[in-house]
Amino acid sequence: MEIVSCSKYLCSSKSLPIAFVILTCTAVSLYSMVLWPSVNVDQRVNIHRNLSLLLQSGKNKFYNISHAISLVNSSKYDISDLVARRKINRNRIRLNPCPKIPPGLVGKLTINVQNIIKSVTNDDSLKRVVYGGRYSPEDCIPRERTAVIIPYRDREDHLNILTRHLHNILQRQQLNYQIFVIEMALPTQFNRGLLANIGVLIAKETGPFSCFIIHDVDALMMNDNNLYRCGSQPRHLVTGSTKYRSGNNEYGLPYDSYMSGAIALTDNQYTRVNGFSNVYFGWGGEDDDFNIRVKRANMKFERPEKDIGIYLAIPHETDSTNQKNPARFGILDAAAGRQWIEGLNSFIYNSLKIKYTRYALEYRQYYTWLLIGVNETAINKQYEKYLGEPFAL
Ligand code: BGN
Repeated sequence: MEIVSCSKYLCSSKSLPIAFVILTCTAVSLYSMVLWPSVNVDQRVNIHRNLSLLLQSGKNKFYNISHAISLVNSSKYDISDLVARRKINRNRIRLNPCPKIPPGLVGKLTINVQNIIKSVTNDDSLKRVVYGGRYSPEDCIPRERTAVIIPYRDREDHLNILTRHLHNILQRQQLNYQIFVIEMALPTQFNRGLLANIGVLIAKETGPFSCFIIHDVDALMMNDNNLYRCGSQPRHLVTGSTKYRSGNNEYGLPYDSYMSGAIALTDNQYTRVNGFSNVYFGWGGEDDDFNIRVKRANMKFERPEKDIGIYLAIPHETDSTNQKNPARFGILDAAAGRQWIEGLNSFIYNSLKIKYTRYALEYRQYYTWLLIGVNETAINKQYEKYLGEPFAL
C-alpha cells in the first residue's frame, strides 16, 4: 500500500522536477567522487581549457565534446607552467588596473630577422602563451582586450617570426590579447579585406574584444612604445616602414593617406565604416577603399608619434596567388557607392550575403588558425553592378 502511494507521489506532475534534481545531483556526485579523481591533473586542466574554449566559441560548428576530448589526448603542449600559474591565481585577492604606461617597455628595438626566431624563442614570453595564442597579464587588470587579426596565405616563415615577435611585445604592453590567423584556401586569389572582416566576426564569437588590430604578416613593430590599443578615432599604427625610405634614409610612407601595415579599430568604429570591402581579389586597393570608408563615416585615422610607429617590412617575392589586381582602379572608383551595400554586413544580414566555408579552426600553440573558402566568381557576380568599369586605368 505504502509502495503504491509512494510511486503515485513520484509520478505526480509536481514531484517530477524534484525527482529530476535528485537524479542529477546523484549523477554529478557519482561522477565527481568516482570518475573525476581518476583523471590526472594535467588532463583536467586540458579538459577545462578545451571546454571553456568550446563554450566561448558557442556557434562554432566544428567543435563538439568529442573534439575537445580528442584535443586533450593529442595535446603536445607543456602546461606545467599554466597549472602553476592557476594555483597562484587562486590565491590572488584583488588586482589593480594595469598602469597607463606599461613599466617594462624598452623603446626602440633592434631586429635581426635572421636571428629573430632564435632570440625570441629563448624568451619566457612564449611559455606564457595559452594555446590559441592568448595571454592576459597576471598581476593587473588589462586596459584593453585586443584581437590581432592576420589575413594570411602561404608565408609560414613570416608568420612564425611575426607571432613570436608579437607575443614578446604585447605581453610587455600588458594587454589581454589573442592572435587570429585567417587563411584563404586555394585556389582563390588572396582577399585581405574579406579575410579581415571574417576575422573580426570570428574574434567576436570567441570573446568580448575591445580593440581589433588588422595586421600584415610581414610588418614588425620596431618600437614597443607603439601600444596596440584603440583610440577615439581609428588608428593607423604605422608612421614609417623600412620599405619606404626617403632621400635622407628615414623610414616613411608611400603617400599620406596610406593605411596598410597595422590598423586598430574598436568594434564600434569597425562596424560604423562597415568593415572592408570584400571585392578586392589579389593585390592592391582594399586599403585605399577602407580609407574612403573611414572618411565617409566622418572619422579619420590617427597615427602615433613619428619615431614610434616605425616598422620593419620583411622582404619577400611577389606571391603567385596574390597578383596585382588589374580591375582594382575601377573597383576603387566605385568605392563610395558600395560602402553600405557590402562589407562587414555582407556576413550578417545583407540581402546580398556572401557565403563562405570554414574549412578548419585550430587552437594552435601561438595563434588561432582559420581556413576560409569563398567563391570568387560567385562574389564578383553578386556585386557585378557595384564594381565600376572593369579595366578603367
Ligand atoms: C597603392 C595600392 C595600395 C598599396 C600601396 C602601397 C592601389 C589602388 C589603385 C590606385 N593601391 O598603389 O593597395 O597598399 O600602393 O604599396 O593599387
